[in-house]
Amino acid sequence: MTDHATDTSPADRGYLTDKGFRSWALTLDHKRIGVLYLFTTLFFFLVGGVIALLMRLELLTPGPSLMNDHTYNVLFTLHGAIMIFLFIIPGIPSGLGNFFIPLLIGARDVAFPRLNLLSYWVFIGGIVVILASLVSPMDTGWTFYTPYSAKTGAAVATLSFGIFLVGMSSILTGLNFIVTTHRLRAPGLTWMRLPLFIWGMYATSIIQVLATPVVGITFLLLAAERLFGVGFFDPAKGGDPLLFQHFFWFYSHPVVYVMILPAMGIISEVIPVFSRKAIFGYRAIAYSSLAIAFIGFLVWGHHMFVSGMSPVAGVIFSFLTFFVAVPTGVKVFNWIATLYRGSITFESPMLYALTFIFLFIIGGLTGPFLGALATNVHLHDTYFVVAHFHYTMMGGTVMGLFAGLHYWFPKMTGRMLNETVAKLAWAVTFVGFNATFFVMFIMGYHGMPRRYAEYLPKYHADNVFATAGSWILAVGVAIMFANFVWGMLRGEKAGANPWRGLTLEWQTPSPPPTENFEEIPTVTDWPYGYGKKVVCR
Ligand code: HEM
Ligand SMILES: [Cu+2]
Repeated sequence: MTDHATDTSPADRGYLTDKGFRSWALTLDHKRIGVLYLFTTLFFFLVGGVIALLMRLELLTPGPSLMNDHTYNVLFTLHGAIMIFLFIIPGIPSGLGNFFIPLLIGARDVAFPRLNLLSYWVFIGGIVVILASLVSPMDTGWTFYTPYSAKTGAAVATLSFGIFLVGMSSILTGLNFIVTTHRLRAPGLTWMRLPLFIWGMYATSIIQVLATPVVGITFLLLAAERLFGVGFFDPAKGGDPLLFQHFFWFYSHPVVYVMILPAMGIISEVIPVFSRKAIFGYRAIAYSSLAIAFIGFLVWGHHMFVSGMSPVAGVIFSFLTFFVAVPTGVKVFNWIATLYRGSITFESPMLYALTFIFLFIIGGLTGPFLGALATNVHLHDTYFVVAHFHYTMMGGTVMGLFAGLHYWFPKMTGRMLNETVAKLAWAVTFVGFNATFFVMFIMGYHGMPRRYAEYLPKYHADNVFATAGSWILAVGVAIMFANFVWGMLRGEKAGANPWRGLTLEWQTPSPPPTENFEEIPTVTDWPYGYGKKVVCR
């Protein structure tokens, strides 16, 4: 086997042939831009993860130990803001989306390659501004609630502006993807033949374009309030703090679907490939992405039940929240139906995909407990919420991202991962994740509030358990990253189609050439025709 870096002839390196800083920093190739995003976002995943480990260490004992309360407040703010704005929102869409949307639709690039490069550098600009805000770090939580955020001495305006830039980059990327999907599909690739990852990304892009301006403007208003004393949110200046919460959640609820829809798209690709079976209910999965994007805009008030908003509004938001669960349930049902009687094999992408389904069911089923007005009053701002969103975001989105990284690693790098190590990393991560977060449902149900450095001694045992779990989780993730590095340098050469997939990216060499396809393919069928054909067009 010729499986060493030195053995690779330049001709096999496809889009990776050019070397050097300029060839990356000024590239217009969507694949390279995707790789840049992946490296940047995964780096911030590690930074956010280290901060999380520090917080869990502090929580090992009920009283103060490692740090003072202010430092703890800064750390949970940084952890949340980094994970949300620098990792999980841009990670799959800008990273894997950039790399794979053109490949999956048989295009040579995205519609606006220069805009794509600009988006990346605006993103980096935002990161630089965010780093500048560390001179007096934020302690408001990633939600920036007023009136505190209007008054605290921290660099709120700077951080807001940084996030504004990151949001701008997200809007540009979303626009680019929408136009790409409309204009650049290969001949014969009708909407009903689109891979489901594309449907997920399309719905995501719509949310990004429609919702992100709202949070951008909100942060500008907050900055204007702090810098020029205009009273938007601070009651002392005649403003309304609830207005901030409405604005914030009008964006931030839909944005949870920006996080989860691309991951769901990955799951819809991986499940059929590793069960060798046509996806069940293609249309239902495709349309449910759009339904989730639409309904997601109507339920933001479920974050504000106890904020003092009108009780009638509370009842309406609670009622509407249950509708989100319907298209979500449709997808889960269809994945399970696809698995049913499939010839399932358990390669690492499939293990992560199945983990997504399992953990996301737990995360999703705890949503309605929070969405129901009456139970929310008991659970709001407790560790139950922390458990819920880690099961949906880490158990869901991050596992989906890991599934995608393992699935597409051979395509991106031209090399295979070590499958045994990948499975080991998966097992350790799975145990660590559940050990860390499941116990938080219990703590939260018993009333432990979130966002405090100290807690009552009766929660001690639970917290020791969670902290121990966080170290297991860290070991699992570390093994996975070590495997990525090893795979990039030493992995066995991958053929064009190691998993025998039917989507278009597998019809070009690994790694793909700069133009993606020697000749643009003509599509005659949908990409899920494994075994017995199910007609769905
Ligand atoms: C069945 C679908 C879902 C329902 C019904 C639901 C419901 C809720 C409710 C009512 C809350 C507010 C809890 C409170 O603070 O009192 C909440 C919080 C949260 N949910 Fe969900 N959720 C669902 C799915 C998701 C998904 C898919 C994600 C992310 C991928 C997500 C991420 C979050 C986050 C981040 C928070 C906490 C925000 C914060 O206060 O910092 N949820 N969810
Ligand atoms: Cu929500």
